[in-house]
Amino acid sequence: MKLVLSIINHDDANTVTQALTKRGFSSTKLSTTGGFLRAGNVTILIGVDEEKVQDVIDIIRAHSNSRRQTVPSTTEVSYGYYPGTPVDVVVGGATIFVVDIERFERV
Ligand code: 2BA
Repeated sequence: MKLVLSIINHDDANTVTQALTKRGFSSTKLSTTGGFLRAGNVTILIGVDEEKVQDVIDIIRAHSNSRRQTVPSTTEVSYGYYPGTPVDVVVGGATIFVVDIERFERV
């Protein structure tokens, strides 16, 4: 079994989880915050058999859009950019980690 952790934009979260549910995958949504932009995003956890991992990634890819966001001035200072110069970054579609699960039980 694998655990797919997917960090996505808040605006895509419902579409992604609905698409996963429609295909029979269970998921859990967590409210998270990106370390760089310090803005809210969503992390979705999906426990799935190894042979289904690609299906899950394909669903996430199909429903996660990339967006251009401007870095807030406080972040610019912390990361060494010249203050007052707006910096755009491209966020997403999705950042995905796949990890091994040693044991999975519903009790
Ligand atoms: P944030 O950390 O808020 O990052 C938002 C976007 O800012 C990133 O988009 C990237 O385009 C840019 N960025 C991040 N760190 C940067 C840096 N040190 N210098 C310049 N630009 C930087 P994505 O790469 O699509 O990441 C979206 C979100 O996914 C991140 O939000 C973070 O919450 C998560 N993430 C991405 N990579 C990760 C990693 N290796 N480990 C844990 N979380 C990660």
